[in-house]
Amino acid sequence: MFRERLTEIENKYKELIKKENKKTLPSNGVYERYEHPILTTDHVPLHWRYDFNPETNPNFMERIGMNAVFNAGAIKMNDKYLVIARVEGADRKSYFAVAESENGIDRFKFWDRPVELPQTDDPDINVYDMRLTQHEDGWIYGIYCTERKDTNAPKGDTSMAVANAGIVRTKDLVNWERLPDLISHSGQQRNVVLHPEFVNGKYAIYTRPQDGFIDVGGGGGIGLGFVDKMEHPEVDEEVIINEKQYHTIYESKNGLGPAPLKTDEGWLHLAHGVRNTAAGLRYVLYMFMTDLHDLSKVIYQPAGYFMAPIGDERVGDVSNVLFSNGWIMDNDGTVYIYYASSDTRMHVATSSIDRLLDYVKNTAPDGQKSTASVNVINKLISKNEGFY
Ligand code: M1P
Repeated sequence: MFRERLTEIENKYKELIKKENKKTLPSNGVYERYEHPILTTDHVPLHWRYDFNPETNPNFMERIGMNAVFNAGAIKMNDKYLVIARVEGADRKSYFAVAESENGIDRFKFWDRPVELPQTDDPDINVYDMRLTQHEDGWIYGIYCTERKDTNAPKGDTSMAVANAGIVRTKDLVNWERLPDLISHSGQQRNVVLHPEFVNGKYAIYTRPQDGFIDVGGGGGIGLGFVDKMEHPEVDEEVIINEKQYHTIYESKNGLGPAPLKTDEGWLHLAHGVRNTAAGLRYVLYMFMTDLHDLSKVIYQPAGYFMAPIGDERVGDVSNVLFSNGWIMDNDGTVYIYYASSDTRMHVATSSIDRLLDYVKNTAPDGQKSTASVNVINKLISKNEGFY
Protein backbone atom coordinates (compact mmCIF):
# COMPACT_ATOMS: atom_id res chain seq x y z
CA MET A 1 0.00 0.00 0.00
CA PHE A 2 2.65 2.50 1.12
CA ARG A 3 5.01 1.88 -1.83
CA GLU A 4 2.24 1.84 -4.48
CA ARG A 5 0.66 5.07 -3.29
CA LEU A 6 3.99 6.82 -2.91
CA THR A 7 5.06 5.90 -6.46
CA GLU A 8 1.76 6.94 -7.96
CA ILE A 9 1.67 10.27 -6.11
CA GLU A 10 5.32 11.06 -6.79
CA ASN A 11 4.93 10.35 -10.51
CA LYS A 12 1.91 12.61 -10.74
CA TYR A 13 3.75 15.39 -8.91
CA LYS A 14 6.84 15.12 -11.14
CA GLU A 15 4.64 15.26 -14.24
CA LEU A 16 2.85 18.34 -12.92
CA ILE A 17 5.92 20.41 -12.19
CA LYS A 18 7.42 19.73 -15.63
CA LYS A 19 4.24 20.68 -17.47
CA GLU A 20 4.69 23.31 -20.19
CA ASN A 21 2.37 26.27 -20.41
CA LYS A 22 1.11 27.64 -23.71
CA LYS A 23 -0.54 30.93 -24.57
CA THR A 24 -4.27 30.80 -25.22
CA LEU A 25 -4.69 32.49 -28.56
CA PRO A 26 -5.99 34.63 -30.07
CA SER A 27 -5.81 37.16 -27.25
CA ASN A 28 -7.27 40.66 -27.05
CA GLY A 29 -3.82 41.93 -28.09
CA VAL A 30 -3.24 43.66 -24.76
CA TYR A 31 -1.98 40.56 -22.92
CA GLU A 32 -1.97 36.79 -23.29
CA ARG A 33 -3.36 34.32 -20.81
CA TYR A 34 -1.93 30.78 -20.49
CA GLU A 35 -3.56 27.35 -20.62
CA HIS A 36 -2.66 26.22 -17.10
CA PRO A 37 -2.40 27.79 -13.67
CA ILE A 38 1.25 28.18 -12.60
CA LEU A 39 0.69 27.13 -8.99
CA THR A 40 -2.03 25.11 -7.28
CA THR A 41 -2.24 23.09 -4.08
CA ASP A 42 -0.97 20.12 -6.11
CA HIS A 43 2.33 22.00 -6.58
CA VAL A 44 2.96 22.11 -2.83
CA PRO A 45 5.93 19.76 -2.24
CA LEU A 46 4.99 16.27 -1.12
CA HIS A 47 7.38 16.35 1.85
CA TRP A 48 5.34 19.26 3.29
CA ARG A 49 2.21 17.13 3.20
CA TYR A 50 3.13 13.48 3.61
CA ASP A 51 5.01 11.57 6.26
CA PHE A 52 7.47 9.49 4.19
CA ASN A 53 8.23 7.01 6.97
CA PRO A 54 6.44 3.69 6.25
CA GLU A 55 6.39 2.87 9.96
CA THR A 56 4.56 6.01 11.04
CA ASN A 57 2.49 6.38 7.85
CA PRO A 58 1.84 2.85 6.52
CA ASN A 59 -1.10 4.02 4.36
CA PHE A 60 0.91 6.93 2.93
CA MET A 61 -1.85 9.32 3.92
CA GLU A 62 -1.65 13.06 3.52
CA ARG A 63 -0.97 14.43 7.01
CA ILE A 64 -1.18 18.16 6.27
CA GLY A 65 -3.89 19.36 3.92
CA MET A 66 -3.47 22.37 1.62
CA ASN A 67 -6.38 24.57 0.65
CA ALA A 68 -5.12 27.19 -1.80
CA VAL A 69 -2.07 28.83 -3.35
CA PHE A 70 -2.72 32.41 -4.43
CA ASN A 71 -1.92 36.16 -4.23
CA ALA A 72 1.83 35.96 -4.89
CA GLY A 73 4.36 38.78 -4.90
CA ALA A 74 7.05 38.50 -7.59
CA ILE A 75 10.64 39.47 -8.35
CA LYS A 76 13.42 38.47 -10.76
CA MET A 77 16.62 37.46 -8.98
CA ASN A 78 19.74 35.74 -10.35
CA ASP A 79 17.95 35.23 -13.69
CA LYS A 80 15.13 33.31 -12.00
CA TYR A 81 11.49 34.33 -11.85
CA LEU A 82 10.46 34.09 -8.21
CA VAL A 83 7.01 34.33 -6.73
CA ILE A 84 6.23 34.45 -3.02
CA ALA A 85 2.83 32.86 -2.78
CA ARG A 86 0.19 32.88 -0.10
CA VAL A 87 -0.18 29.21 0.73
CA GLU A 88 -3.23 28.43 2.80
CA GLY A 89 -3.53 25.16 4.68
CA ALA A 90 -6.67 23.19 5.46
CA ASP A 91 -6.43 24.87 8.89
CA ARG A 92 -7.13 28.26 7.19
CA LYS A 93 -3.76 29.69 8.23
CA SER A 94 -1.80 31.19 5.39
CA TYR A 95 1.93 31.72 5.15
CA PHE A 96 4.49 32.56 2.48
CA ALA A 97 6.47 30.22 0.25
CA VAL A 98 8.82 31.00 -2.63
CA ALA A 99 8.53 29.17 -5.95
CA GLU A 100 10.90 29.64 -8.89
CA SER A 101 10.81 29.19 -12.63
CA GLU A 102 13.41 29.55 -15.38
CA ASN A 103 11.07 31.27 -17.83
CA GLY A 104 8.37 32.89 -15.68
CA ILE A 105 5.49 30.98 -17.27
CA ASP A 106 5.81 27.33 -16.30
CA ARG A 107 7.63 24.68 -14.24
CA PHE A 108 7.34 26.68 -11.04
CA LYS A 109 8.82 24.70 -8.17
CA PHE A 110 8.63 25.60 -4.49
CA TRP A 111 11.83 26.03 -2.54
CA ASP A 112 12.51 23.38 0.07
CA ARG A 113 10.69 25.05 2.98
CA PRO A 114 8.09 27.77 3.52
CA VAL A 115 9.25 31.15 4.85
CA GLU A 116 9.74 31.35 8.61
CA LEU A 117 8.57 34.86 9.27
CA PRO A 118 10.17 36.61 12.26
CA GLN A 119 7.59 37.92 14.74
CA THR A 120 7.07 41.15 16.67
CA ASP A 121 5.98 41.20 20.33
CA ASP A 122 2.40 40.96 19.05
CA PRO A 123 2.41 37.74 17.00
CA ASP A 124 0.58 37.62 13.67
CA ILE A 125 -2.47 35.35 13.65
CA ASN A 126 -2.60 35.19 9.86
CA VAL A 127 -0.43 36.70 7.13
CA TYR A 128 -1.07 37.16 3.41
CA ASP A 129 -0.61 39.00 0.12
CA MET A 130 3.05 40.04 0.22
CA ARG A 131 4.19 42.74 -2.17
CA LEU A 132 7.92 42.65 -2.92
CA THR A 133 9.72 45.89 -3.69
CA GLN A 134 13.35 46.08 -4.75
CA HIS A 135 14.04 49.47 -3.18
CA GLU A 136 16.85 51.77 -4.27
CA ASP A 137 18.18 51.60 -0.69
CA GLY A 138 19.43 48.07 -1.57
CA TRP A 139 16.88 46.03 0.40
CA ILE A 140 14.04 43.93 -0.94
CA TYR A 141 11.04 44.83 1.22
CA GLY A 142 8.06 42.56 1.73
CA ILE A 143 4.88 44.27 2.92
CA TYR A 144 1.91 42.05 3.67
CA CYS A 145 -1.30 41.96 5.64
CA THR A 146 -0.99 40.85 9.24
CA GLU A 147 -4.29 39.95 10.81
CA ARG A 148 -5.09 39.70 14.51
CA LYS A 149 -8.28 39.26 16.54
CA ASP A 150 -10.04 42.52 17.34
CA THR A 151 -9.70 42.78 21.10
CA ASN A 152 -12.62 45.24 21.15
CA ALA A 153 -15.01 42.74 19.55
CA PRO A 154 -18.25 42.26 21.49
CA LYS A 155 -18.36 39.05 23.54
CA GLY A 156 -19.41 36.18 21.29
CA ASP A 157 -18.16 37.80 18.08
CA THR A 158 -15.39 35.43 17.10
CA SER A 159 -14.73 36.81 13.65
CA MET A 160 -13.91 40.49 14.14
CA ALA A 161 -10.30 41.10 13.14
CA VAL A 162 -7.86 43.94 12.68
CA ALA A 163 -5.73 44.20 9.54
CA ASN A 164 -2.43 46.04 9.37
CA ALA A 165 0.73 46.02 7.26
CA GLY A 166 3.56 43.80 8.45
CA ILE A 167 7.00 44.69 7.10
CA VAL A 168 10.07 42.54 6.47
CA ARG A 169 13.21 43.01 4.43
CA THR A 170 15.74 40.67 2.88
CA LYS A 171 18.52 40.44 0.33
CA ASP A 172 17.88 36.85 -0.76
CA LEU A 173 14.30 35.84 0.18
CA VAL A 174 15.86 33.35 2.62
CA ASN A 175 16.92 35.50 5.59
CA TRP A 176 14.27 37.98 6.65
CA GLU A 177 14.47 40.89 9.07
CA ARG A 178 11.20 41.91 10.67
CA LEU A 179 10.57 45.63 11.08
CA PRO A 180 7.79 47.18 13.15
CA ASP A 181 4.29 47.07 11.64
CA LEU A 182 3.09 50.17 9.81
CA ILE A 183 1.92 52.97 12.08
CA SER A 184 -0.88 54.92 10.43
CA HIS A 185 -3.67 57.08 11.81
CA SER A 186 -6.50 56.22 9.45
CA GLY A 187 -7.91 52.91 10.72
CA GLN A 188 -7.02 49.44 9.49
CA GLN A 189 -4.72 48.83 6.52
CA ARG A 190 -4.54 46.26 3.74
CA ASN A 191 -2.92 46.33 0.28
CA VAL A 192 0.03 48.44 1.47
CA VAL A 193 2.84 48.72 -1.08
CA LEU A 194 6.28 50.33 -0.97
CA HIS A 195 7.29 52.55 -3.90
CA PRO A 196 10.73 51.50 -5.26
CA GLU A 197 12.38 54.95 -5.18
CA PHE A 198 12.93 57.61 -2.54
CA VAL A 199 10.85 60.75 -2.90
CA ASN A 200 12.59 63.80 -1.41
CA GLY A 201 14.66 61.42 0.71
CA LYS A 202 11.60 59.64 2.12
CA TYR A 203 10.06 56.23 1.55
CA ALA A 204 6.78 56.54 -0.35
CA ILE A 205 4.05 54.11 0.68
CA TYR A 206 0.74 53.31 -1.00
CA THR A 207 -1.95 52.48 1.54
CA ARG A 208 -5.59 51.43 1.66
CA PRO A 209 -7.14 52.80 4.82
CA GLN A 210 -10.32 51.02 5.90
CA ASP A 211 -12.79 51.51 8.73
CA GLY A 212 -13.53 47.81 9.19
CA PHE A 213 -11.97 44.46 8.34
CA ILE A 214 -14.04 43.79 5.18
CA ASP A 215 -15.87 47.06 4.51
CA VAL A 216 -13.67 50.06 3.93
CA GLY A 217 -16.56 52.24 5.13
CA GLY A 218 -15.84 55.97 4.99
CA GLY A 219 -12.17 55.08 4.39
CA GLY A 220 -10.95 53.40 1.26
CA GLY A 221 -9.24 54.42 -1.93
CA ILE A 222 -5.57 54.05 -2.71
CA GLY A 223 -3.62 56.40 -0.46
CA LEU A 224 -0.09 57.77 -0.65
CA GLY A 225 1.98 58.64 2.39
CA PHE A 226 5.60 59.08 3.35
CA VAL A 227 7.83 57.46 5.94
CA ASP A 228 11.16 58.86 7.16
CA LYS A 229 12.70 55.52 8.02
CA MET A 230 11.55 51.95 7.72
CA GLU A 231 12.81 51.15 11.23
CA HIS A 232 10.00 53.44 12.48
CA PRO A 233 7.41 53.18 9.70
CA GLU A 234 4.99 55.93 10.67
CA VAL A 235 2.79 57.57 8.03
CA ASP A 236 1.43 60.87 9.33
CA GLU A 237 -0.81 61.71 6.46
CA GLU A 238 -2.32 59.75 3.59
CA VAL A 239 -3.59 61.48 0.47
CA ILE A 240 -6.09 59.43 -1.54
CA ILE A 241 -4.80 59.31 -5.11
CA ASN A 242 -7.32 56.85 -6.57
CA GLU A 243 -10.80 56.85 -5.06
CA LYS A 244 -13.58 54.31 -5.10
CA GLN A 245 -16.37 55.71 -7.23
CA TYR A 246 -20.07 55.21 -7.93
CA HIS A 247 -20.96 52.95 -10.87
CA THR A 248 -17.46 51.82 -11.68
CA ILE A 249 -15.67 48.50 -11.22
CA TYR A 250 -14.17 50.00 -8.03
CA GLU A 251 -17.42 51.16 -6.53
CA SER A 252 -17.11 49.30 -3.20
CA LYS A 253 -13.35 49.33 -2.73
CA ASN A 254 -10.01 49.14 -4.46
CA GLY A 255 -6.43 48.43 -3.55
CA LEU A 256 -3.04 48.61 -5.20
CA GLY A 257 -1.52 45.44 -6.62
CA PRO A 258 2.26 45.15 -6.97
CA ALA A 259 4.75 48.05 -6.74
CA PRO A 260 4.42 50.26 -9.83
CA LEU A 261 6.64 49.83 -12.89
CA LYS A 262 8.72 52.82 -13.96
CA THR A 263 8.31 53.76 -17.63
CA ASP A 264 9.53 56.80 -19.61
CA GLU A 265 6.02 58.19 -19.45
CA GLY A 266 5.03 57.60 -15.86
CA TRP A 267 4.54 54.98 -13.15
CA LEU A 268 2.35 52.12 -14.33
CA HIS A 269 0.00 50.73 -11.67
CA LEU A 270 -2.00 47.54 -11.50
CA ALA A 271 -4.80 47.50 -8.92
CA HIS A 272 -7.95 45.59 -8.03
CA GLY A 273 -11.40 47.08 -8.03
CA VAL A 274 -14.37 45.61 -6.17
CA ARG A 275 -18.09 46.04 -6.69
CA ASN A 276 -21.02 44.37 -5.01
CA THR A 277 -23.49 42.19 -6.89
CA ALA A 278 -26.42 39.95 -5.99
CA ALA A 279 -23.88 37.09 -6.07
CA GLY A 280 -21.43 38.84 -3.74
CA LEU A 281 -18.29 40.90 -4.26
CA ARG A 282 -16.65 40.86 -7.70
CA TYR A 283 -12.90 41.60 -7.90
CA VAL A 284 -11.32 42.65 -11.21
CA LEU A 285 -7.95 44.16 -12.16
CA TYR A 286 -7.51 47.64 -13.57
CA MET A 287 -4.63 49.93 -14.51
CA PHE A 288 -3.72 53.55 -14.15
CA MET A 289 -0.60 55.65 -14.58
CA THR A 290 0.81 58.39 -12.36
CA ASP A 291 3.17 61.23 -13.15
CA LEU A 292 6.88 60.38 -12.97
CA HIS A 293 7.59 63.27 -10.60
CA ASP A 294 4.27 63.73 -8.82
CA LEU A 295 3.19 60.30 -7.55
CA SER A 296 -0.18 61.65 -6.47
CA LYS A 297 -1.20 62.72 -9.97
CA VAL A 298 -3.05 60.15 -12.07
CA ILE A 299 -2.31 60.93 -15.72
CA TYR A 300 -4.11 58.03 -17.43
CA GLN A 301 -6.85 55.70 -16.27
CA PRO A 302 -8.67 53.53 -18.79
CA ALA A 303 -12.36 52.89 -18.09
CA GLY A 304 -13.32 49.56 -16.63
CA TYR A 305 -11.26 46.49 -16.06
CA PHE A 306 -8.01 45.28 -17.56
CA MET A 307 -8.70 41.66 -16.61
CA ALA A 308 -11.74 39.96 -15.09
CA PRO A 309 -12.27 36.31 -14.15
CA ILE A 310 -13.20 34.03 -17.07
CA GLY A 311 -13.97 30.30 -17.39
CA ASP A 312 -12.50 28.22 -14.57
CA GLU A 313 -11.06 31.36 -12.98
CA ARG A 314 -14.56 32.35 -11.90
CA VAL A 315 -14.94 29.56 -9.36
CA GLY A 316 -13.02 28.86 -6.19
CA ASP A 317 -12.91 29.46 -2.47
CA VAL A 318 -14.03 33.04 -2.96
CA SER A 319 -15.57 33.00 -6.44
CA ASN A 320 -15.55 35.82 -8.99
CA VAL A 321 -12.19 37.22 -7.86
CA LEU A 322 -9.02 38.18 -9.71
CA PHE A 323 -6.29 39.57 -7.50
CA SER A 324 -2.71 40.51 -8.36
CA ASN A 325 0.14 41.61 -6.14
CA GLY A 326 3.11 40.59 -8.28
CA TRP A 327 4.56 41.39 -11.70
CA ILE A 328 7.98 41.39 -13.30
CA MET A 329 9.27 43.62 -16.10
CA ASP A 330 12.16 42.05 -18.03
CA ASN A 331 14.97 43.97 -19.75
CA ASP A 332 13.42 43.26 -23.15
CA GLY A 333 10.18 44.93 -22.02
CA THR A 334 8.18 41.73 -21.44
CA VAL A 335 5.82 42.06 -18.49
CA TYR A 336 4.80 38.95 -16.52
CA ILE A 337 1.58 39.57 -14.64
CA TYR A 338 1.04 37.08 -11.84
CA TYR A 339 -2.58 36.91 -10.75
CA ALA A 340 -4.74 34.63 -8.65
CA SER A 341 -8.25 33.48 -9.45
CA SER A 342 -11.01 33.14 -6.88
CA ASP A 343 -8.59 32.95 -3.92
CA THR A 344 -7.58 29.46 -5.08
CA ARG A 345 -4.74 29.28 -7.65
CA MET A 346 -2.05 31.33 -9.40
CA HIS A 347 -1.81 32.19 -13.10
CA VAL A 348 0.42 34.24 -15.36
CA ALA A 349 -0.43 36.57 -18.22
CA THR A 350 2.22 38.22 -20.40
CA SER A 351 2.33 41.54 -22.19
CA SER A 352 4.98 44.15 -22.97
CA ILE A 353 5.59 47.58 -21.56
CA ASP A 354 4.86 49.10 -25.02
CA ARG A 355 1.49 47.36 -25.23
CA LEU A 356 0.56 48.34 -21.68
CA LEU A 357 1.48 51.97 -22.36
CA ASP A 358 -0.61 51.84 -25.53
CA TYR A 359 -3.47 50.39 -23.43
CA VAL A 360 -3.40 53.05 -20.70
CA LYS A 361 -2.93 55.94 -23.12
CA ASN A 362 -5.41 54.91 -25.81
CA THR A 363 -8.32 53.48 -23.84
CA ALA A 364 -10.97 56.08 -23.09
CA PRO A 365 -11.44 57.02 -19.43
CA ASP A 366 -14.73 56.32 -17.67
CA GLY A 367 -17.33 58.70 -19.10
CA GLN A 368 -19.56 58.07 -16.06
CA LYS A 369 -22.72 57.58 -18.17
CA SER A 370 -24.07 55.02 -20.66
CA THR A 371 -24.39 57.75 -23.30
CA ALA A 372 -20.69 58.54 -22.94
CA SER A 373 -19.85 54.85 -23.54
CA VAL A 374 -22.02 54.86 -26.68
CA ASN A 375 -20.25 58.01 -27.88
CA VAL A 376 -16.86 56.31 -27.52
CA ILE A 377 -18.08 53.33 -29.59
CA ASN A 378 -19.56 55.60 -32.26
CA LYS A 379 -16.33 57.55 -32.49
CA LEU A 380 -14.45 54.29 -33.17
CA ILE A 381 -17.05 53.17 -35.74
CA SER A 382 -16.69 56.48 -37.60
CA LYS A 383 -12.89 56.28 -37.43
CA ASN A 384 -13.07 52.78 -38.90
CA GLU A 385 -15.14 53.82 -41.91
CA GLY A 386 -13.27 52.92 -45.07
CA PHE A 387 -10.92 50.56 -43.19
CA TYR A 388 -13.09 47.49 -42.75
O1 M1P B 1 -11.20 37.62 -1.18
C1 M1P B 1 -10.74 38.56 -2.09
C2 M1P B 1 -9.58 39.37 -1.49
O2 M1P B 1 -10.04 40.06 -0.34
C3 M1P B 1 -9.12 40.91 0.32
O3 M1P B 1 -8.78 42.00 -0.49
P1 M1P B 1 -9.37 43.48 -0.14
O4 M1P B 1 -8.76 43.88 1.14
O5 M1P B 1 -9.01 44.42 -1.22
O6 M1P B 1 -10.84 43.30 -0.04
C4 M1P B 1 -7.86 40.14 0.71
O7 M1P B 1 -8.17 39.27 1.78
C5 M1P B 1 -7.32 39.31 -0.43
O8 M1P B 1 -6.34 38.42 0.07
C6 M1P B 1 -8.41 38.48 -1.12
O9 M1P B 1 -7.89 37.87 -2.28
